[in-house]
Amino acid sequence: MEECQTPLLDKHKTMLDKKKLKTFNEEQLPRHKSNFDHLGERLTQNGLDIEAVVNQIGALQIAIPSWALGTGGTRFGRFPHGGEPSSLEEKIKDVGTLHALNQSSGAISLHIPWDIPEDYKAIKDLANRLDIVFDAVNSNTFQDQPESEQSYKFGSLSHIDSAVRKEAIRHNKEVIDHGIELGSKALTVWLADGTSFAGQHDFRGAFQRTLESLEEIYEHLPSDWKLLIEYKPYEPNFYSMVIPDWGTSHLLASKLGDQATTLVDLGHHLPNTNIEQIVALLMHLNKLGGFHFNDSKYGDDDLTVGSIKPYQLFLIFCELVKGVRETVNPELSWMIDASHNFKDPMEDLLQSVESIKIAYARALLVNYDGLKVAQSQNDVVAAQSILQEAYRTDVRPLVKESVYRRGGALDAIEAYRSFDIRNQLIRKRGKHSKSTGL
Ligand SMILES: [Mn+2]
Repeated sequence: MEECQTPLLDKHKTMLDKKKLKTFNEEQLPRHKSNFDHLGERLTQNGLDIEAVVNQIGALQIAIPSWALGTGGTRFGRFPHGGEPSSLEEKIKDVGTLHALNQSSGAISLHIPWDIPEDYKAIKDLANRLDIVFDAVNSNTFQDQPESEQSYKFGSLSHIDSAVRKEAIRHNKEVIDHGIELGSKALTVWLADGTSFAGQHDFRGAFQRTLESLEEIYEHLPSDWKLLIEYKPYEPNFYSMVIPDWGTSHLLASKLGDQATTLVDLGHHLPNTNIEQIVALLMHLNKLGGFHFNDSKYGDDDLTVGSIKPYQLFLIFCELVKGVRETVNPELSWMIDASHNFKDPMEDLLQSVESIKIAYARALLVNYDGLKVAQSQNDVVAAQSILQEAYRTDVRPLVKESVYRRGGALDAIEAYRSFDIRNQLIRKRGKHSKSTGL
């Protein structure tokens, strides 16, 4: 496998020139320090342990999906930026660049069949050098593969024909096998299965076939793996989806066993669904497996995290923080799942990760003991005020401090721009290099 040396790579571990990053941070440091000290003083007076909060923010790692590094598109067009990663190696290098900048993206989530490694060891070594681990692996039964004799046009794990189901089960087992080689610990299953017309299939039959197919896949899971079952109310099918909502996902996960959990993709809800309530209940049942972060105005819009409904994101994180403290829900998988149509995908990902960290930092500031008291007294005004006191705090100095202490940039997007990384990638890979897996 070719080891390409980009101008970004020094021979050691990171993809960024450490000296340049140091100079960049030194210029930003006085202003940051003053903001951080000012906020720290105020929060300490309120009884908050600043060191603990900064450490918690720093420890949160959000996986980057391999398909998000190239420009997305709509049904009508695609307007790429150039310099896209066209191989698994290049995708890992791009995640390495993001992680070097924000110290918060130390994981990549692969999509099979696009990201099948030719040489597991070389891929693992590369990831290791860049401090990247392999997050959940994703199967794909929503489109046909060129070499396959079976078609997923009318479904995969729920298909009426057992030969198609068998092929879909085989594919999922193969994805697990690739993941085992790389050190991944979870399989995410999202099914496009469903119908666009009433009468097209029998609801109970389709559910039962899906359950039985998942049982076979579940049996193939190593004992330290999780199965993450994603749900979606509509699209690509518009009359019914086989797994339309968290209730159906949870029903399947419950029947399968302890290793099966529900995955919440923020865009996979009907408008105005109370997602934070879903999060709370799934954690109460120890069945929340992970997250796909994005944002939306109408449907599965796949917009930048926190760009449309930042308060909702904060409320979700409040339930996550409470859930982690009060339940024995298994450790969660965190991943971005968005489509970057207009912005440079790398900048968009940096923005998304920052939004997640801001929401998390705000949720860590909530006075949960005070909230319990307000709830016990039915003091609605106090309850709302406690949440909004945290939400209205500008926590960016805390997030910056957590990144800086781990060796990242005090302003990741500004650093990305000043190091001219997109143009370096275009010079190296070309204006028309196209990422796979979109
Ligand atoms: Mn998703």
